[in-house]
Amino acid sequence: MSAETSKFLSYILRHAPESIGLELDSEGWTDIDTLIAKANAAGQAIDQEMLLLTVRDSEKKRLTLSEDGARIRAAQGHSIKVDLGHAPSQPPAQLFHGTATRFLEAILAEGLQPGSRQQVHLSADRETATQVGARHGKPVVLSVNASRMAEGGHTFFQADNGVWLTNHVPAVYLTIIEAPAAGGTCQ
Ligand code: HQG
Repeated sequence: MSAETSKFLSYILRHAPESIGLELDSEGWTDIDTLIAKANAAGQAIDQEMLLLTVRDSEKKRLTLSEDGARIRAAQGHSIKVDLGHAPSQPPAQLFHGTATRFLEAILAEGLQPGSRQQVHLSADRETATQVGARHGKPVVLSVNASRMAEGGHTFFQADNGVWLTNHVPAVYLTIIEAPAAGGTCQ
């Protein structure tokens, strides 16, 4: 299983299916056979075994197989418009968002925005949030008062891989907490 295959599949299924002439359905799914055929035609040598190993070995479970094993989609992280089809779900009282210190001023002014993705991504645990933040620079973790947000009418849902998603987090629900001294290893 190569990191290259994993990156390629995430890129195609989250951001650019059309770059290999692929069409996803409204929930982001595609047939595995079609995906492999289109990838091969575009010069990306992938077969079913490589694809299944990539799904299995992805620590963050970025890719989801349908129950019958015939289809695949990205669990979250889309920039293209998809409706993942999850029912709204009651979040834990507290969620976490890791970011880089240079974004703090803007975040505290306008809240968390989805940016190029469809939703804001939140983690149930602080360590994961620290790692997500470290992808962008010096990490800082924000605590999100999810129970108050839910009371205030904001909806949350949980992606196939457990990541929490919501449309926007107003700044009033955010508190800065310090990154743990030993954490923050970049993946
Ligand atoms: C920041 C990874 C300025 C936000 C992770 C983040 C995650 C603002 C960056 C998933 C802002 C967007 C998503 C505002 C938010 N002003 N900056 N108002 N609001 N930001 O990569 O959450 O490895 O799109 O804090 O594990 O870092 O790809 O989002 O720093 O689950 O599977 O704008 O991607 O998963 O960055 O990461 P991203 P994210 P994968």
